[in-house]
Amino acid sequence: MNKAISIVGVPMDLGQSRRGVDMGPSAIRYAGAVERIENLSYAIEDCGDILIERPTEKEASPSNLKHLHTVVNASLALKRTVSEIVENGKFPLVFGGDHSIAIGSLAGITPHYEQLGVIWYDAHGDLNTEETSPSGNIHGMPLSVALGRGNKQLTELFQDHPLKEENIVLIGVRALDEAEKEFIRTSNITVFTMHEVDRLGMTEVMSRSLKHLEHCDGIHLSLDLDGLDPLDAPGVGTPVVGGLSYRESHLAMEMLHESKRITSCEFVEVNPILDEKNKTAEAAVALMGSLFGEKLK
Ligand code: B3U
Ligand code: MN
Ligand code: MN
Repeated sequence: MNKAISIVGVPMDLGQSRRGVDMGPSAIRYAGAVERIENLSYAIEDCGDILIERPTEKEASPSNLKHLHTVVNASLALKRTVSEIVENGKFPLVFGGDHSIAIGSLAGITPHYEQLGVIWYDAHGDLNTEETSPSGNIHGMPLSVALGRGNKQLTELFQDHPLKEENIVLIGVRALDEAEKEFIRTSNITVFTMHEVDRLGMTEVMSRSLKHLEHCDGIHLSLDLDGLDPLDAPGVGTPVVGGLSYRESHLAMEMLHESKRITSCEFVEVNPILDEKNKTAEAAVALMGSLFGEKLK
């Protein structure tokens, strides 16, 4: 794994409806992310946070997308920063913010790879578009946008470098809208729902995921804390029962570390206002520990 890491925080909560996830980067830093990874002999620089503009009244946009203008601007800024990090030969580690921030990070990363693989660790598919979204929340759409589907102002960020369906693996899924199910059925995306995790076990799910992405020249991990069970990660805006356990998640991160395939990642949807003490941010930081190679013995 790249031993030089650049952290960037994205204090964005406008991609969904519950305020407070903009404090995610602070909560994750407070839980000791930098020290935890530094202890594993990485060279870390913390680039601070992307500046997020406050939305104006005028933002009642012509589409049903909430805060489209602000999300586009934040995505643009994050895209530039992440792209620079990759250009400088460093590993981008992004702290959310809600999951709409994946639009900016992926848009900054895809141009640097021929075949970028993505592991999307999430209770949700995040595969809605402007037309199918039941909520208008952009955090339910980033994977669609990265595939070039949906609102043009968002998909434009990917220009000639969208993701490819066959390079995407979803893990932990248990809440899909009908239109997302329909899309998954006809697409080449690989999905390990909770059913498959229960049947196969996390070891097999991870082995198959990595095998499936064998041809990729980089793999981005997008970890939504709501992929975990709400008992282990209560501080998220849209908790869904029956999720991945703390232990399964550590195993997944340990296997990703062993594979040496991860080239960038983000940890999103930590909402300290909804959390129990700082449990969810602490879970995120503990998972980072495993991802970056912490050993038990
Ligand atoms: N699929 C629903 C709910 C949702 C998606 N992502 C989260 N919630 N976190 C939607 O609004 O698109
Ligand atoms: Mn998500
Ligand atoms: Mn989710």
